[in-house]
Amino acid sequence: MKTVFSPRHLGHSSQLELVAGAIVPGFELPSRPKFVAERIAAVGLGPILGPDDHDLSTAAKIHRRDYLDFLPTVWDRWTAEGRSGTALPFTWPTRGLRGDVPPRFIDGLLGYYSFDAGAGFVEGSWDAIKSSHDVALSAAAIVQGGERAAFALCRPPGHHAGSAFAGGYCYINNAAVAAQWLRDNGAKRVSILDVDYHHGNGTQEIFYARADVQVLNLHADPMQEYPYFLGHADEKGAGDGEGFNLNYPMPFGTSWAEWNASLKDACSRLAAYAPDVVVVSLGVDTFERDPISKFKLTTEDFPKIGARIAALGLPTLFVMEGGYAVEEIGVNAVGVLTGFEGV
Ligand code: OKP
Ligand code: ZN
Repeated sequence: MKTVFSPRHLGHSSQLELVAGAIVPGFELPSRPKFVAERIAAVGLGPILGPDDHDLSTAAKIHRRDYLDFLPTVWDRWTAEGRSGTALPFTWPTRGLRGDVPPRFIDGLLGYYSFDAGAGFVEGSWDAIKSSHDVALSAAAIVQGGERAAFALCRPPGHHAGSAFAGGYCYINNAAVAAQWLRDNGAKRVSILDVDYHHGNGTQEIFYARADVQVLNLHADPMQEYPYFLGHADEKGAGDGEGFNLNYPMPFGTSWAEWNASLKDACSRLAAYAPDVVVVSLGVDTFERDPISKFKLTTEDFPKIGARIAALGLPTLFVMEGGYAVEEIGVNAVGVLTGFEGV
């Protein structure tokens, strides 16, 4: 299986986040994909290629234009105020406030275009975000070109990013852009299977009213876990999209048996939809020793995920999302891919 990866992610560093009342170094570290790339080489999964440049025309079909226009301007707006460090929001247009009037000042804009303080910007962030988008589209093109599967080793991740907001380490929804591109390039139906520990709220929001992209999410119950405000089982799609969104919320402490039962059900619903291609939002933060998560999957479980996805017999694009036990994300993420290949 070919992997697409860009070292341009490295400029997206020095992230901060608020954990239990303290501002601490972010968990979404620049070292994450290094461990994945090293494991790809160690097991001989296949070549690691650089991405091609892609314009934002596909992204503009799933993200709002004003949001896409804003992202590259954040760092300049921030430094224009004489600031350094990490650009982060602190005010959001929640219930009772105006969500329809973008303010002019950078602090207000950051809140207007986000749902949490979990997606900061430093000088290299936009270039990293764009490179991650390019990685996803370049890997999608490999699958569209006829290969059985490809791996987009994206950083930053994407599944929390919605049509007009960043959050949860995510800016552009890489998997959603790839799904849209596959739709525009021959696929009549696309399924997105999100196995990250956290609900892919952005992906759900983007495709919620569409029947041409099925979205299936396996995740920690939002009653207990981030992102808290989306991902319940009764969210099934709206309008034309009714019935094409499926959520599998699971409680803290979920281990392989229960998680696999959800995967099995999701795969049967996916097979019934009969997509032309599957996009897997591949997070490995379901791992038992993940520092921010509370599921109990073991390293031995990840190849079984890949094997079940392979049994669908469909062209498959894997897109990297979360996984914060950095030393182990290589063996776990690549375990899914080798399990898929039957190695
Ligand atoms: C991104 B992905 C803050 C905990 C929540 C956001 C987690 C984002 C996960 N103390 N932080 O889905 O892996
Ligand atoms: Zn996650």
